[in-house]
Amino acid sequence: FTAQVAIAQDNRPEHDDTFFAKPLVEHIYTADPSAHVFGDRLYIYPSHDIDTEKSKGSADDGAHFDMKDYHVLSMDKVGGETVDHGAALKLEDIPWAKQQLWAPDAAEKNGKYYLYFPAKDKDGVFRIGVAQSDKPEGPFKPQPTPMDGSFSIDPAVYRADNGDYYMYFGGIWGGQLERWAGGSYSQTGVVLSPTDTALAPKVVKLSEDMLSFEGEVQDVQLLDENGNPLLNGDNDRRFFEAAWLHKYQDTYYLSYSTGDTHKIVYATGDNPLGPFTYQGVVLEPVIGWTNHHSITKFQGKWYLFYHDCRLSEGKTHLRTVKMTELHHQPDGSILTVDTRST
Ligand code: FUB
Repeated sequence: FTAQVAIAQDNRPEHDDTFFAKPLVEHIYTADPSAHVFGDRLYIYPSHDIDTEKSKGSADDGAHFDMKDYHVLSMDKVGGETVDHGAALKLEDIPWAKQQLWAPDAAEKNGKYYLYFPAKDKDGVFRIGVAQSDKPEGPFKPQPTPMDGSFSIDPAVYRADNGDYYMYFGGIWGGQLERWAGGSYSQTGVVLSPTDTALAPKVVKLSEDMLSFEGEVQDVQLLDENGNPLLNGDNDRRFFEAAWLHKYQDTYYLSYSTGDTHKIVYATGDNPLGPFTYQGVVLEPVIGWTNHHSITKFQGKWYLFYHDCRLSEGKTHLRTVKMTELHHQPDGSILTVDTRST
């Protein structure tokens, strides 16, 4: 494939040379990129995809995503060298975790760095852990137990304007959110009908020391254009996994994956805790089943970080992280990115 991407939309700037179809790194497979600017560098916290015995099949419980460590990537400018800082945290060093180091995120507070990550515990239940470091690239030292009250997958941490930190998280199907719908864990979980309100992503405030939840885990309300909750049968718009929050001008954008319809979509609101009203598509389906992203401003421009399975020729558990410039239009709407025509 070529390094240039054909753009479907008329109004995208022509010859946008910051629009890349190039993998950020090719020596390892990476996915689920969470990008942050710390100091004057861009850091990317991805999953590290590998091939194992368990990754041979593909199942609704996600067993084929059998990752065992995290690497941190960084760069000092867009288009510059992407540095792989090596293994920053290993499964074998996390006392409570048994398997499946899924999509992580990171945050900085008072010169300390925190890596948040989901993993299955010894009972096969997804929990969210936290590990600390003095450096953004790690190595990270994990807490001995998962965060109390944590469940499901895909943590994304947002620093609000007042200095409070919030974690958005959750994912249905393999992410187990259905199993917690009754308020506590049940192996079978709830089965919703298409006309039920869809399961919501979760949000919780983090404690001062960034190591635990403070207060209740809340639902993030996602509404349609008439102010009604998105329904479970609305597979093109309802939440599946990969929540991410960014603020553009005075508006909060909650973007997420629709899972089985393979899109990244977004909803907007005037409060970081919601409610959010559905707006449209950020990223059309990519090659591979999963779609997972982050959105960050770096050196004056907005970027979308995403993955696809082009390098592995379509193996869904072997993904590659990429980035492209993201355009907010004058009315605040996001110009949809479509990489399928390349
Ligand atoms: O990488 C494993 C899982 O696949 C992530 O946690 C999901 O968001 C999906 O990308």
